[in-house]
Amino acid sequence: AFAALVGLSTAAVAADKLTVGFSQVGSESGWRAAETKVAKSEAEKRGVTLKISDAQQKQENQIKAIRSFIAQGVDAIFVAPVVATGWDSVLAEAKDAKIPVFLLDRDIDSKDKSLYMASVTSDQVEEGRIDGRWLVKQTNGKCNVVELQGTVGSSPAISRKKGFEEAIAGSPGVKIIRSQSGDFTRSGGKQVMESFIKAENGGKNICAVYSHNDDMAIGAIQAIKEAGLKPGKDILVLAIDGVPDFFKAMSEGEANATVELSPDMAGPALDALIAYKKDGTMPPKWIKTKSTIFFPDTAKAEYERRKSLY
Ligand code: GZL
Repeated sequence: AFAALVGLSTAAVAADKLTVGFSQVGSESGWRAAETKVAKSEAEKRGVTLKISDAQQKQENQIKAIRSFIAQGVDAIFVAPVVATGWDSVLAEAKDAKIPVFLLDRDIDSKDKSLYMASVTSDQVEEGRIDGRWLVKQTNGKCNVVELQGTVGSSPAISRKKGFEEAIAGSPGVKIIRSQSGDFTRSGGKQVMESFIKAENGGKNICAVYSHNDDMAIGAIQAIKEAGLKPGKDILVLAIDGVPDFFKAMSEGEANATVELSPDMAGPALDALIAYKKDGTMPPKWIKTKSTIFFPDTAKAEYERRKSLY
């Protein structure tokens, strides 16, 4: 009887050892790399086995990875959906296999909310509003803005554009004069900003660049300097993510504002999964992370504080 008891408890412990398959977008930005790093340490802290697949920003690779996780019979699937559409069939396969799905840092626009247990994301429309409101105030409602959009079709690109436009709608003097995707990368942001500068009288017509993430803004800062202009002064630089290098740029007077995006999306998802596995507790559909705007005045301290995290 004793052996059976021991056997039982070992089995119970084994059942606790959860395995999660994480379909990650790629490593297009400093923020994305930090999210992956934090996901690994958060899983380790909880004794969860995390299998990460890097899709190099291709949706078909994410779909392949999700199918493979289903075949492996993982306990849950985390996915950061590179774009908002095209997920219904593969997530229906996960649902049929009774494998809970969590969306991390990006949303899908599916009508069928039963295809995922919860999404862990910031309020990406509000992120755009926060930047827009700050720019209107900072420029007394007069500014020709160029916009660096994130990955075409991704929920952050759609939502951050929407929120920013909402915030400037009441100030006709604040106008988006050019807008194009830099695909969330530093090189993309630099190339697009170079074309904006060329098209706008060497950059003299441009009052500010609004970037959907810090990495494209860091590329834009290079382009502004190479055009002989002063980023942060001749052209205001505002973005979203809160990566260390952007805080460094702010502390050096080369950037003006960023809205922090927590790189820890996996921790809250893991806690929700563990609670569900333990006693069936269902998490809220949207586990929302905080959005706080930061400025040059605290940038040096914030840079020091964040370096180790990235
Ligand atoms: C937003 C996230 C975005 C980051 C970028 O939640 O999906 O993707 O803002 C990253 O840095 O590429």
